[in-house]
Amino acid sequence: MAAAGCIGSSSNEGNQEEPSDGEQEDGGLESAKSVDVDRIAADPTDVPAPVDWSEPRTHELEIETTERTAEIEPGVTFDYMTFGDQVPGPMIRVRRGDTIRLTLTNSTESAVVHNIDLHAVYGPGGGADDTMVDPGQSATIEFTAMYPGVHVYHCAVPDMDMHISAGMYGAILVEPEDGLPEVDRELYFGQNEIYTNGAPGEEGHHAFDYDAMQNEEPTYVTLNGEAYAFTENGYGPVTVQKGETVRIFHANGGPNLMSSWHAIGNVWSKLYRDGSLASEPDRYVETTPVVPGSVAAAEIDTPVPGPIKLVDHALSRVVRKGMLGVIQVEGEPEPEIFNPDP
Ligand SMILES: [Cu+2]
Repeated sequence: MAAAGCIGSSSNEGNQEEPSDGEQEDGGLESAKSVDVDRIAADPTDVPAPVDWSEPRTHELEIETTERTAEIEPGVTFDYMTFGDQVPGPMIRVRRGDTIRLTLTNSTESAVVHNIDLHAVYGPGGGADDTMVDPGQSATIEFTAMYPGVHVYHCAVPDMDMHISAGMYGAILVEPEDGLPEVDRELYFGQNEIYTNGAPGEEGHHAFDYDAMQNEEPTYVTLNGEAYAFTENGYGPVTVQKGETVRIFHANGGPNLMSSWHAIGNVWSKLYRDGSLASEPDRYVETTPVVPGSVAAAEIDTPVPGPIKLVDHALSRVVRKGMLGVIQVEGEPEPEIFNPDP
């Protein structure tokens, strides 16, 4: 398990089935399924390049909705729903005033209908009403990005809470006309909670649990859809070099839990609260709420080497439910700023 410890609860309330002959004996979960994709967690460094144009443009975008089995953590499989086979879905980046022609295609392998509601859209359902696509179907909408900010997009079918929990959310960044200040690196993460019929860390296939969702009692709270993905126990930390300024976009898909977003061993030196890019950022904020259905943007400075841990400071979600990612700052020590052995 991860450095933070993933302490699987021994209780498995509501799901104690009598193990029948030949079934898994430890808790009644089905055996882990074979996976459709090796990795569901989006690469945090996969951020579109900053806007470098100064007149309105038209963008042609295509996004596919999919249903894929993958691992929440090793040995724990789950049936995800995604935009583009990843959680969160691909980040969209445009300039205020741009026109976006967006085609949503639902994979032929899907079982149910999906759509997309973008919080950057003036229009019915943020586009959801006109992008409802059955398996194998496509729909196209065109919209103008009228206001700046970094916003969530998500599936918004009637079962939307379940679809978002299963992974269907992402971010669209609408840069102000004058752009954003230059930084050395940009990273993109998403937080969502997953409600299953198992306990954290319990091996096997975790089915979706609607009662747990209605009670807002998730099994996992994940960064990019997987438990502890960006730690030594997952794909490893994201590395940056000492002295770099790093801008982080943190999308909270929810569907239900507010994030108390914090960087352990650091501070949000600039915070674009609620993803608002129309006003000056707040300075040196320790922990900030990121409500479901919003994206925060913040910058960190990296004056000393070592790990910076991205967490939701509701810490049981970190210690027990998976909500941890690490940025590893590489470089020589700076004892005048931090001296571990004076
Ligand atoms: Cu959906």
